[in-house]
Amino acid sequence: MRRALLLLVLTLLGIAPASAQSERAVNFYNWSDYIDPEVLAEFTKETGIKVRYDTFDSNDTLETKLLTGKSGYDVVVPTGYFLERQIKAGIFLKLDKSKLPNLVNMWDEVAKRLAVYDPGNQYAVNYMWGTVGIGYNMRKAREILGPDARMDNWDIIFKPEQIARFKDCGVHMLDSADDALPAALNYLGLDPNATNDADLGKAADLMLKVRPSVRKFHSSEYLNGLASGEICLVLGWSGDIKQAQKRAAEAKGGVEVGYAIPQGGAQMFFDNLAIPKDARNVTEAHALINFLQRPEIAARNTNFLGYPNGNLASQKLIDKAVLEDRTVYPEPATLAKLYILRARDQRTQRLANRIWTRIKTGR
Ligand code: N2P
Repeated sequence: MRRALLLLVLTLLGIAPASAQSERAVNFYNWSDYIDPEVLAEFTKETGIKVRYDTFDSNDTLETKLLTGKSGYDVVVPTGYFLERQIKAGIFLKLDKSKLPNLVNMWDEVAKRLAVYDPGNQYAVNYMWGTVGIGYNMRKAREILGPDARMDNWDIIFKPEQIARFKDCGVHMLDSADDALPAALNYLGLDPNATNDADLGKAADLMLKVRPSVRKFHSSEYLNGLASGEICLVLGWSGDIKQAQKRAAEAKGGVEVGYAIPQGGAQMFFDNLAIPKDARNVTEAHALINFLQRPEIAARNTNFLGYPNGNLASQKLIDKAVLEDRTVYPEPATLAKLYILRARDQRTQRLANRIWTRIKTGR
Protein backbone atom coordinates (compact mmCIF):
# COMPACT_ATOMS: atom_id res chain seq x y z
CA MET A 1 0.00 0.00 0.00
CA ARG A 2 2.74 2.43 0.96
CA ARG A 3 4.73 1.35 -2.10
CA ALA A 4 1.69 1.84 -4.34
CA LEU A 5 1.14 5.31 -2.92
CA LEU A 6 4.77 6.21 -3.39
CA LEU A 7 4.66 5.03 -7.00
CA LEU A 8 1.50 7.06 -7.60
CA VAL A 9 3.11 10.21 -6.25
CA LEU A 10 6.29 9.63 -8.25
CA THR A 11 4.26 8.97 -11.41
CA LEU A 12 2.21 12.16 -10.90
CA LEU A 13 5.45 14.06 -10.51
CA GLY A 14 6.65 12.42 -13.73
CA ILE A 15 9.71 10.90 -12.12
CA ALA A 16 8.72 7.27 -11.87
CA PRO A 17 11.71 4.98 -12.26
CA ALA A 18 11.53 2.83 -15.40
CA SER A 19 11.26 -0.35 -13.38
CA ALA A 20 8.18 0.99 -11.67
CA GLN A 21 6.40 1.63 -14.96
CA SER A 22 7.20 -1.73 -16.47
CA GLU A 23 9.78 -4.31 -15.67
CA ARG A 24 12.76 -4.08 -17.98
CA ALA A 25 13.42 -7.36 -19.77
CA VAL A 26 15.31 -8.89 -22.65
CA ASN A 27 14.23 -11.98 -24.57
CA PHE A 28 17.31 -14.05 -25.33
CA TYR A 29 17.16 -17.03 -27.71
CA ASN A 30 20.40 -18.99 -27.50
CA TRP A 31 21.74 -22.45 -28.32
CA SER A 32 21.31 -25.07 -25.61
CA ASP A 33 24.30 -25.58 -23.30
CA TYR A 34 25.76 -22.29 -24.44
CA ILE A 35 26.07 -20.10 -21.34
CA ASP A 36 27.23 -20.29 -17.75
CA PRO A 37 23.83 -19.98 -16.04
CA GLU A 38 25.24 -17.69 -13.36
CA VAL A 39 26.12 -15.11 -15.98
CA LEU A 40 22.48 -14.28 -16.69
CA ALA A 41 21.66 -13.98 -13.01
CA GLU A 42 24.56 -11.62 -12.61
CA PHE A 43 23.40 -9.49 -15.55
CA THR A 44 19.97 -9.13 -13.97
CA LYS A 45 21.39 -8.36 -10.56
CA GLU A 46 23.55 -5.64 -11.94
CA THR A 47 21.21 -4.02 -14.47
CA GLY A 48 17.76 -4.87 -13.16
CA ILE A 49 16.98 -6.25 -16.62
CA LYS A 50 15.26 -9.61 -16.43
CA VAL A 51 16.33 -12.23 -18.98
CA ARG A 52 13.66 -14.41 -20.54
CA TYR A 53 15.75 -17.27 -21.81
CA ASP A 54 14.85 -19.89 -24.43
CA THR A 55 17.09 -22.36 -26.22
CA PHE A 56 17.29 -24.16 -29.56
CA ASP A 57 19.70 -26.70 -31.02
CA SER A 58 19.36 -26.04 -34.74
CA ASN A 59 19.83 -23.07 -37.04
CA ASP A 60 16.73 -24.20 -38.94
CA THR A 61 14.59 -23.80 -35.83
CA LEU A 62 15.96 -20.31 -35.24
CA GLU A 63 15.57 -19.33 -38.89
CA THR A 64 11.96 -20.48 -39.07
CA LYS A 65 11.13 -18.23 -36.12
CA LEU A 66 13.03 -15.29 -37.56
CA LEU A 67 11.54 -15.58 -41.05
CA THR A 68 7.96 -15.76 -39.88
CA GLY A 69 8.61 -12.41 -38.16
CA LYS A 70 7.55 -11.36 -34.69
CA SER A 71 9.80 -13.94 -33.11
CA GLY A 72 9.48 -12.03 -29.86
CA TYR A 73 13.23 -12.27 -29.30
CA ASP A 74 15.61 -9.36 -28.71
CA VAL A 75 18.92 -11.22 -28.97
CA VAL A 76 19.52 -14.33 -31.10
CA VAL A 77 22.63 -16.38 -31.97
CA PRO A 78 22.75 -17.48 -35.63
CA THR A 79 25.77 -19.30 -37.03
CA GLY A 80 27.77 -17.39 -39.68
CA TYR A 81 26.39 -19.06 -42.80
CA PHE A 82 22.81 -18.58 -41.64
CA LEU A 83 23.55 -15.05 -40.46
CA GLU A 84 24.85 -14.24 -43.94
CA ARG A 85 21.58 -14.87 -45.72
CA GLN A 86 19.49 -13.57 -42.83
CA ILE A 87 21.30 -10.24 -43.09
CA LYS A 88 20.54 -10.22 -46.82
CA ALA A 89 16.90 -10.94 -46.01
CA GLY A 90 16.85 -7.77 -43.90
CA ILE A 91 16.03 -9.53 -40.64
CA PHE A 92 18.44 -7.75 -38.31
CA LEU A 93 18.88 -4.32 -36.83
CA LYS A 94 22.16 -2.54 -37.42
CA LEU A 95 23.99 -2.54 -34.10
CA ASP A 96 24.39 0.78 -32.30
CA LYS A 97 28.08 0.54 -31.51
CA SER A 98 27.93 3.57 -29.21
CA LYS A 99 26.03 1.24 -26.88
CA LEU A 100 28.69 -1.47 -27.16
CA PRO A 101 31.86 -0.02 -25.64
CA ASN A 102 33.14 -3.53 -24.90
CA LEU A 103 33.67 -4.14 -28.61
CA VAL A 104 37.20 -2.82 -28.03
CA ASN A 105 37.83 -6.25 -26.50
CA MET A 106 37.06 -8.18 -29.67
CA TRP A 107 39.61 -10.37 -31.38
CA ASP A 108 40.45 -9.09 -34.81
CA GLU A 109 41.23 -12.57 -36.15
CA VAL A 110 37.66 -13.63 -35.41
CA ALA A 111 36.01 -10.34 -36.43
CA LYS A 112 37.80 -10.58 -39.78
CA ARG A 113 36.46 -14.08 -40.37
CA LEU A 114 32.98 -13.02 -39.28
CA ALA A 115 33.10 -10.14 -41.77
CA VAL A 116 32.89 -12.74 -44.55
CA TYR A 117 29.26 -13.19 -43.46
CA ASP A 118 28.61 -9.70 -42.13
CA PRO A 119 30.64 -7.24 -44.21
CA GLY A 120 31.89 -4.41 -42.01
CA ASN A 121 30.72 -6.24 -38.86
CA GLN A 122 27.57 -4.16 -38.77
CA TYR A 123 24.92 -6.60 -37.60
CA ALA A 124 26.60 -9.15 -35.38
CA VAL A 125 29.22 -9.70 -32.72
CA ASN A 126 30.89 -13.07 -32.27
CA TYR A 127 29.79 -14.94 -29.17
CA MET A 128 31.55 -18.31 -29.41
CA TRP A 129 33.08 -20.33 -32.20
CA GLY A 130 34.18 -23.91 -32.49
CA THR A 131 34.76 -26.96 -34.62
CA VAL A 132 32.76 -29.96 -35.79
CA GLY A 133 34.62 -33.12 -34.87
CA ILE A 134 34.56 -36.49 -33.15
CA GLY A 135 33.58 -37.11 -29.54
CA TYR A 136 34.21 -40.51 -28.06
CA ASN A 137 34.41 -42.68 -24.98
CA MET A 138 38.13 -43.25 -24.41
CA ARG A 139 37.88 -46.70 -22.90
CA LYS A 140 35.56 -47.97 -25.64
CA ALA A 141 37.83 -46.51 -28.31
CA ARG A 142 40.80 -48.39 -26.82
CA GLU A 143 38.78 -51.60 -26.54
CA ILE A 144 37.64 -51.37 -30.14
CA LEU A 145 40.73 -50.00 -31.87
CA GLY A 146 43.52 -51.08 -29.55
CA PRO A 147 45.67 -49.18 -27.04
CA ASP A 148 47.09 -46.80 -29.64
CA ALA A 149 43.68 -45.83 -30.96
CA ARG A 150 43.74 -42.57 -32.91
CA MET A 151 40.42 -40.90 -33.19
CA ASP A 152 41.49 -37.82 -35.16
CA ASN A 153 40.54 -39.49 -38.39
CA TRP A 154 37.35 -39.22 -40.45
CA ASP A 155 37.60 -42.90 -41.37
CA ILE A 156 36.11 -43.64 -37.94
CA ILE A 157 32.88 -41.93 -39.02
CA PHE A 158 32.80 -42.42 -42.77
CA LYS A 159 34.22 -45.90 -43.37
CA PRO A 160 31.12 -48.08 -42.96
CA GLU A 161 33.11 -50.98 -41.49
CA GLN A 162 34.82 -48.65 -38.99
CA ILE A 163 31.76 -46.86 -37.64
CA ALA A 164 30.00 -50.24 -37.47
CA ARG A 165 32.43 -51.29 -34.75
CA PHE A 166 30.99 -48.56 -32.52
CA LYS A 167 27.38 -49.33 -33.32
CA ASP A 168 26.67 -51.41 -30.22
CA CYS A 169 28.08 -48.91 -27.74
CA GLY A 170 26.03 -46.13 -29.35
CA VAL A 171 26.63 -43.61 -32.13
CA HIS A 172 24.97 -40.20 -32.40
CA MET A 173 25.28 -37.66 -35.16
CA LEU A 174 24.25 -34.01 -35.35
CA ASP A 175 20.80 -33.65 -36.85
CA SER A 176 21.99 -30.97 -39.20
CA ALA A 177 22.30 -31.06 -42.97
CA ASP A 178 24.61 -28.07 -42.61
CA ASP A 179 27.14 -29.84 -40.44
CA ALA A 180 27.03 -33.47 -41.55
CA LEU A 181 26.83 -33.14 -45.35
CA PRO A 182 29.82 -30.77 -45.60
CA ALA A 183 31.81 -33.20 -43.42
CA ALA A 184 30.95 -36.00 -45.85
CA LEU A 185 31.82 -33.83 -48.88
CA ASN A 186 35.16 -32.91 -47.31
CA TYR A 187 35.89 -36.57 -46.60
CA LEU A 188 35.26 -37.38 -50.25
CA GLY A 189 37.75 -34.70 -51.29
CA LEU A 190 34.93 -32.51 -52.60
CA ASP A 191 34.18 -28.89 -51.76
CA PRO A 192 32.24 -28.76 -48.47
CA ASN A 193 30.36 -25.82 -49.99
CA ALA A 194 29.40 -27.79 -53.11
CA THR A 195 26.03 -26.81 -54.54
CA ASN A 196 25.73 -29.24 -57.43
CA ASP A 197 23.47 -32.27 -57.40
CA ALA A 198 26.21 -34.71 -58.34
CA ASP A 199 28.48 -33.88 -55.40
CA LEU A 200 25.66 -33.67 -52.89
CA GLY A 201 24.43 -36.99 -54.24
CA LYS A 202 27.82 -38.56 -53.52
CA ALA A 203 27.73 -37.21 -49.95
CA ALA A 204 24.24 -38.65 -49.57
CA ASP A 205 25.37 -42.08 -50.80
CA LEU A 206 28.20 -42.07 -48.27
CA MET A 207 25.88 -41.04 -45.44
CA LEU A 208 23.41 -43.76 -46.39
CA LYS A 209 26.18 -46.33 -46.07
CA VAL A 210 27.11 -45.32 -42.53
CA ARG A 211 23.56 -44.56 -41.46
CA PRO A 212 22.76 -48.12 -40.23
CA SER A 213 25.39 -47.64 -37.50
CA VAL A 214 23.85 -44.38 -36.22
CA ARG A 215 21.52 -44.82 -33.28
CA LYS A 216 20.21 -41.28 -33.35
CA PHE A 217 20.44 -38.01 -35.23
CA HIS A 218 20.14 -35.34 -32.55
CA SER A 219 22.01 -32.12 -31.88
CA SER A 220 22.04 -31.83 -28.09
CA GLU A 221 21.35 -35.17 -26.39
CA TYR A 222 24.87 -36.43 -27.03
CA LEU A 223 26.27 -34.16 -24.33
CA ASN A 224 24.69 -36.17 -21.53
CA GLY A 225 24.84 -39.37 -23.56
CA LEU A 226 28.62 -39.21 -23.78
CA ALA A 227 29.02 -38.05 -20.18
CA SER A 228 26.99 -40.95 -18.80
CA GLY A 229 28.55 -43.56 -21.06
CA GLU A 230 25.25 -44.25 -22.79
CA ILE A 231 26.84 -43.56 -26.16
CA CYS A 232 30.46 -43.89 -27.23
CA LEU A 233 30.84 -41.97 -30.50
CA VAL A 234 29.43 -38.75 -31.92
CA LEU A 235 29.85 -36.38 -34.81
CA GLY A 236 29.30 -33.23 -32.78
CA TRP A 237 30.24 -29.70 -31.79
CA SER A 238 33.52 -29.21 -29.94
CA GLY A 239 32.31 -27.43 -26.79
CA ASP A 240 29.36 -29.74 -26.21
CA ILE A 241 31.82 -32.63 -26.22
CA LYS A 242 34.20 -30.72 -23.93
CA GLN A 243 31.28 -30.18 -21.53
CA ALA A 244 30.53 -33.91 -21.67
CA GLN A 245 34.17 -34.54 -20.79
CA LYS A 246 33.92 -32.24 -17.77
CA ARG A 247 30.60 -33.65 -16.59
CA ALA A 248 31.93 -37.21 -16.87
CA ALA A 249 35.00 -36.31 -14.82
CA GLU A 250 32.88 -34.56 -12.17
CA ALA A 251 30.54 -37.54 -11.92
CA LYS A 252 33.55 -39.75 -11.06
CA GLY A 253 31.86 -42.76 -12.65
CA GLY A 254 34.94 -43.77 -14.57
CA VAL A 255 33.74 -42.42 -17.93
CA GLU A 256 36.40 -40.55 -19.88
CA VAL A 257 35.42 -38.52 -22.92
CA GLY A 258 37.75 -37.39 -25.69
CA TYR A 259 37.35 -34.85 -28.48
CA ALA A 260 39.33 -34.91 -31.71
CA ILE A 261 39.53 -32.50 -34.62
CA PRO A 262 40.18 -34.91 -37.50
CA GLN A 263 43.40 -34.51 -39.47
CA GLY A 264 41.60 -34.32 -42.78
CA GLY A 265 40.16 -30.91 -41.97
CA ALA A 266 36.96 -29.95 -40.21
CA GLN A 267 34.40 -27.21 -40.13
CA MET A 268 35.04 -24.08 -38.10
CA PHE A 269 31.86 -22.18 -37.22
CA PHE A 270 31.07 -18.80 -35.70
CA ASP A 271 27.96 -18.20 -33.59
CA ASN A 272 27.02 -14.56 -33.23
CA LEU A 273 24.87 -12.19 -31.24
CA ALA A 274 22.37 -10.21 -33.31
CA ILE A 275 19.19 -8.20 -32.74
CA PRO A 276 16.08 -8.91 -34.86
CA LYS A 277 14.60 -5.81 -36.50
CA ASP A 278 11.30 -6.18 -34.68
CA ALA A 279 12.91 -6.48 -31.23
CA ARG A 280 10.99 -4.53 -28.63
CA ASN A 281 13.77 -4.17 -26.08
CA VAL A 282 16.55 -2.77 -28.18
CA THR A 283 18.35 -0.88 -25.41
CA GLU A 284 18.27 -3.95 -23.20
CA ALA A 285 19.48 -6.12 -26.09
CA HIS A 286 22.53 -3.90 -26.51
CA ALA A 287 23.11 -3.97 -22.75
CA LEU A 288 23.13 -7.78 -22.79
CA ILE A 289 25.46 -8.02 -25.79
CA ASN A 290 27.81 -5.51 -24.19
CA PHE A 291 27.75 -7.43 -20.90
CA LEU A 292 28.62 -10.69 -22.66
CA GLN A 293 31.71 -9.00 -24.13
CA ARG A 294 33.16 -8.03 -20.79
CA PRO A 295 36.46 -9.87 -20.66
CA GLU A 296 35.70 -11.59 -17.35
CA ILE A 297 32.21 -12.65 -18.50
CA ALA A 298 33.43 -13.98 -21.87
CA ALA A 299 36.21 -15.84 -20.05
CA ARG A 300 33.77 -17.37 -17.59
CA ASN A 301 31.55 -18.59 -20.40
CA THR A 302 34.49 -20.12 -22.23
CA ASN A 303 35.76 -21.80 -19.06
CA PHE A 304 32.32 -23.22 -18.45
CA LEU A 305 31.53 -24.23 -22.04
CA GLY A 306 34.81 -25.32 -23.55
CA TYR A 307 34.05 -23.18 -26.61
CA PRO A 308 36.60 -20.57 -27.69
CA ASN A 309 35.26 -17.01 -27.92
CA GLY A 310 35.85 -13.97 -30.10
CA ASN A 311 37.01 -11.76 -27.26
CA LEU A 312 40.77 -11.25 -27.19
CA ALA A 313 40.88 -9.41 -23.85
CA SER A 314 39.21 -12.40 -22.19
CA GLN A 315 42.12 -14.69 -22.99
CA LYS A 316 44.29 -13.67 -20.06
CA LEU A 317 41.37 -14.60 -17.79
CA ILE A 318 40.66 -18.00 -19.34
CA ASP A 319 41.86 -21.05 -17.39
CA LYS A 320 45.24 -22.07 -18.70
CA ALA A 321 44.05 -25.63 -19.20
CA VAL A 322 41.30 -24.37 -21.50
CA LEU A 323 43.33 -21.79 -23.40
CA GLU A 324 46.12 -24.27 -24.01
CA ASP A 325 43.82 -27.12 -24.92
CA ARG A 326 44.42 -27.52 -28.65
CA THR A 327 41.02 -29.11 -29.12
CA VAL A 328 39.45 -25.84 -27.86
CA TYR A 329 41.82 -23.21 -29.26
CA PRO A 330 43.43 -25.08 -32.18
CA GLU A 331 47.05 -24.42 -33.08
CA PRO A 332 47.83 -22.56 -36.32
CA ALA A 333 48.62 -25.73 -38.28
CA THR A 334 45.19 -27.15 -37.45
CA LEU A 335 43.44 -23.83 -38.02
CA ALA A 336 44.90 -23.72 -41.50
CA LYS A 337 43.12 -26.99 -42.32
CA LEU A 338 39.69 -25.93 -41.08
CA TYR A 339 37.08 -24.90 -43.61
CA ILE A 340 34.19 -22.50 -43.27
CA LEU A 341 30.74 -22.77 -44.78
CA ARG A 342 28.96 -20.09 -46.77
CA ALA A 343 25.25 -19.42 -46.99
CA ARG A 344 23.55 -21.91 -49.28
CA ASP A 345 21.27 -20.53 -51.96
CA GLN A 346 17.63 -21.46 -51.61
CA ARG A 347 17.73 -24.22 -54.20
CA THR A 348 20.75 -25.92 -52.63
CA GLN A 349 19.31 -25.58 -49.14
CA ARG A 350 16.13 -27.29 -50.25
CA LEU A 351 18.10 -30.04 -51.93
CA ALA A 352 20.29 -30.52 -48.83
CA ASN A 353 17.26 -30.67 -46.56
CA ARG A 354 15.58 -33.21 -48.83
CA ILE A 355 18.71 -35.34 -48.86
CA TRP A 356 18.94 -35.06 -45.10
CA THR A 357 15.39 -36.27 -44.56
CA ARG A 358 16.14 -39.21 -46.84
CA ILE A 359 19.24 -40.08 -44.83
CA LYS A 360 17.45 -39.84 -41.50
CA THR A 361 14.57 -42.00 -42.57
CA GLY A 362 17.05 -44.41 -44.14
CA ARG A 363 15.38 -44.44 -47.55
C1 N2P B 1 25.84 -25.29 -28.43
C2 N2P B 1 26.00 -25.61 -29.85
C3 N2P B 1 26.49 -24.46 -30.61
C4 N2P B 1 27.27 -24.86 -31.78
N1 N2P B 1 25.24 -26.37 -27.74
C5 N2P B 1 26.50 -24.88 -33.02
N2 N2P B 1 26.50 -23.67 -33.71
